[in-house]
Amino acid sequence: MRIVVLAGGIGGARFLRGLKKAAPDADITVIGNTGDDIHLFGLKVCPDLDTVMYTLGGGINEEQGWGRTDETFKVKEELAAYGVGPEWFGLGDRDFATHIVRTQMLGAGYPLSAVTEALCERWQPGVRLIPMSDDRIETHVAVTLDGEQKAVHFQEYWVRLRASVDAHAVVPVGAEQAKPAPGVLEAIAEADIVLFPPSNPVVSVGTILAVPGIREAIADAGVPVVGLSPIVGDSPVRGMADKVLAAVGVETTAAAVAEHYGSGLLDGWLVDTVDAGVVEQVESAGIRCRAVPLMMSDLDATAQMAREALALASEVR
Ligand code: GDP
Ligand code: FO1
Ligand code: CA
Repeated sequence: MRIVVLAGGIGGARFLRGLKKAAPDADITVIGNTGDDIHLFGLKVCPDLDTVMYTLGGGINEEQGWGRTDETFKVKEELAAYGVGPEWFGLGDRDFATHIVRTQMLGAGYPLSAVTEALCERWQPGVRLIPMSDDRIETHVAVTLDGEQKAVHFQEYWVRLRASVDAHAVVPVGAEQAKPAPGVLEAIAEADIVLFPPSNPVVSVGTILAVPGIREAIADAGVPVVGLSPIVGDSPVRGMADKVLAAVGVETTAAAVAEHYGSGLLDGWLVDTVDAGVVEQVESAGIRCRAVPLMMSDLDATAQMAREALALASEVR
């Protein structure tokens, strides 16, 4: 079975761990979000790709959900001693090595997809991880700061401002001119199932779908497309999905997210049991819906979520 998953960071990575356990023989291709990418200290940092790679490769800081396990911050301290920031973004020493290797390879002319494949040689994530695009795309968020409208990088919105101000708009800068990375459209065309993990519907899955050709390829693939809600009980389980959903005019409910993707894209949708009351509403929008436990509290619970998604996929087409 060939499964394609559109993944952000933590929500995507944790779901993939469960999917690997639920479907050990499946051939899994992960299309990773690169809209969170940022250039810092001359280095290219790809938080969502690294979160997937480290989580599946056993190098993730489990409590945090991002960054390396057993991490130290000597380089960051030394940079601060030179007065070189930003001090609000915590790059650890082990993590720095990844960004150095990546930036060196990019500088030598390799595309991000080839660099990601090379980094995965070390981590052996057990999936094929492809960035959504080799072209530079950066998510920016329009906010009002000190009475002034301005756009900040997504990492500045989330990590520095902690999403404490309302987002007026979310823009994947560069997406319109970008092309899917090599292998992305092919993987979708050859897939038996496409899954949207409980990743952020705006700044993770939404950004991937903003790369011209990807949404169309999924809709044209003619295979079941099933998603899992990142919204449980009208709140994100973690993160700022409520803020960025509001920015695109979507309510923070499991049903509204399903309708935002729409029946033209999504065939099936899993909501948490606490949201069982919205099943009918989602179904009347033309999307098959089931309520099952959706908290990724441990690997077994997450694998069961993946089994439910695969079961729903086998029902919808
Ligand atoms: P990020 O890039 O690190 O923000 O990660 P993703 O975009 O892949 O996933 C973020 C989303 O995961 C958030 O909107 C959370 O609500 C959702 N999430 C995190 N943990 C869980 C969980 O245990 N269950 C569900 N249903 N959603 C979760
Ligand atoms: N998130 C934070 O909240 N604070 C940080 O200092 C931070 C550093 C960081 C470094 C590397 C990396 O891959 C991820 C990092 N993250 C940090 C997580 C990341 O900013 C976001 O959670 C994701 O981009 C949201 O998807
Ligand atoms: Ca992300």
